[in-house]
Amino acid sequence: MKNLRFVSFLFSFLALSILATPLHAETKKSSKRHNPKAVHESKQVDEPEFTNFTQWRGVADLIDELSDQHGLQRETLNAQFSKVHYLESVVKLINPPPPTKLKNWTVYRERFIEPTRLRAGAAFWKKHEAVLHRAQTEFGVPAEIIVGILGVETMYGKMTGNIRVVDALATLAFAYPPTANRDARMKYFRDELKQVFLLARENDMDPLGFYGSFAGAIGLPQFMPGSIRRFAVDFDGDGKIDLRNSPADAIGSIASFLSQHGWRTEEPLIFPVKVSHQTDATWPGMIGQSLEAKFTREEFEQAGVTTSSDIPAAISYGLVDLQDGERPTLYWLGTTNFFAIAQYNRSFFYAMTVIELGKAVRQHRQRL
Ligand SMILES: [Ca+2]
Repeated sequence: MKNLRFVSFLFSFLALSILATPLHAETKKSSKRHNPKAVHESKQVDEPEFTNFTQWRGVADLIDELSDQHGLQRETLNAQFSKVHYLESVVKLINPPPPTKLKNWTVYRERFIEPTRLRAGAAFWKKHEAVLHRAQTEFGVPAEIIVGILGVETMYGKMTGNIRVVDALATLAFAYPPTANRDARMKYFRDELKQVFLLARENDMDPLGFYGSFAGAIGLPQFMPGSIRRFAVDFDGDGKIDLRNSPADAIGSIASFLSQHGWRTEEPLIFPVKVSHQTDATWPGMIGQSLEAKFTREEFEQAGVTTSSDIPAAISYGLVDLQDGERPTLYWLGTTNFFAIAQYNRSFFYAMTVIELGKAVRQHRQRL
């Protein structure tokens, strides 16, 4: 059981880490391609190393920034960073080998839409029905979408990760493995590391007390520290945001996130469509331009997409393709609400799975 759960957990985070990168990541080669792993190769994986991060130039700069620009105490920061560990396991997990198989929607979907997760989802929904209802009333986001996200992210809090966030983020900020987008990723994780210290101050928490995924995502909804500061809410009214221990805070924060990413109450999500395979069809150019709904139904029809009359003409759509192994690719028109979910995790597979899981949990509940 433990192993199965770990595999599932690992898959979940591997999937999320892949999906966390932009759909069209830059392929430019980095000019700084030294290998930080070389120094650590004699160490066992999973063994925290007592790297003295305070001696690293980049860490000293970050301490300067937190101290000079944000007013945090330098001595406290020095003491805290002296306890931060480099994690070889994080370096290995962040950069999985490229997939050798075709993207496969059916296989991906089956990993999440399965009996254990449906049961856990129904139990979670029953236990937190009042809070889910309150989030729906306040933010306009249906309970089943929130239930879908929590199910895909952490199976309702069963797999929130137990890696200390400062260790994971410091490792990725200062010792990211050599990849094409290394500089951009290090900058991203350095900022997230900075956010941990600001978040801790705002919530009167210990920055070394946060635990999460190998990529630094925290709690039931797996928010990065910066997203917690921007989008999370205290939804149980205890005066602080705690996404690891408060399901109410997790529920409210997901609704808040989607609301702030353009969620429109009562608007539909997705419609299946067919596409023309004539060589002059222009719809392929409408995929993956950006994560937003910006074309009309009429524009899709002109580009060779066959729509049906139940697709409202008054709102905008984006074209969603789900590659399905050897089977034909599936096409959908997604609304602004679909793309709000895709902003949570930049993947069509992810957004579609959230929608399908939420719906499946609702149906499972109705059968109980
Ligand atoms: Ca709270």
